Amino acid sequence: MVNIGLLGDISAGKTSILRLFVRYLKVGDIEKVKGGKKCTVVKTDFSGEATVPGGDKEDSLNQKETKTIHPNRVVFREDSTGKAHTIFAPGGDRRRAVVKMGIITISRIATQIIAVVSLDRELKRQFEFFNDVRFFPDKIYVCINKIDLIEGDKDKKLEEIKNKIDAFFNQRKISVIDYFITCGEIVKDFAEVEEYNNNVAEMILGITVNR
Ligand SMILES: Nc1nc2c(ncn2[C@@H]2O[C@H](COP(=O)(O)OP(=O)(O)OP(=O)(O)O)[C@@H](O)[C@H]2O)c(=O)[nH]1
Ligand SMILES: [Mg+2]
Repeated sequence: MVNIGLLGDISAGKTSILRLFVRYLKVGDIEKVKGGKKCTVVKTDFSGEATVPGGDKEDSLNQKETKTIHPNRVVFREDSTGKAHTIFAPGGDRRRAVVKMGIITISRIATQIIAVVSLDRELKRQFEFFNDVRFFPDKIYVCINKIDLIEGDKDKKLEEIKNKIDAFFNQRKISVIDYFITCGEIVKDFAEVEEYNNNVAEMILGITVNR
């Protein structure tokens, strides 16, 4: 059994990734992705998601309607082996004590960590989030999310970003096992949406049932 912790700064897309994964499980698309296996949802808990009336005013970059207060959680089972795995996605707003408690708890109980980094904001600010997390395994996965929002030479920018992420974690003696490039939303006007949505499902399966 694997306990995955999805950690990352506010609005990186942790909850969206978790919801998208549940959608793959429920609709049956999970068998169609690379390394796809039949899996069943055992339990979902998104009750830690709170509505922010009129958008999140503390966060001028982001006027979204909900934010995570208590960690979201999904338990799923691989049908053929019967093995269950849990994914936890705490909130990213570590200035709030209760959110921070969730981050600390999940960073301690997770057996695998996926650091979620969003392409729509400065890396420096997102690194500050990880600097605040004290308990980290020495090997982690990194998910680079919101690929639809990257502008210009995609491959070149991704290479630069990966190098910066590597340097940041290496300085803390943490190595990156693998990078996953994802789109955590079903973005209508993005031509490659299916490929990058699939990457979400392939990422989770790769760390759990296909390990
Ligand atoms: N364009 C685009 N938007 C995304 C993507 N993934 C998530 N979003 C949007 O980003 C915003 C934040 O997503 P959340 O999933 O709430 O982010 P979070 O990391 O869970 O946020 P907190 O829990 O509050 O820290 C929402 O408006 C999502 O619709 C993506 O791949 N592309
Ligand atoms: Mg969230």
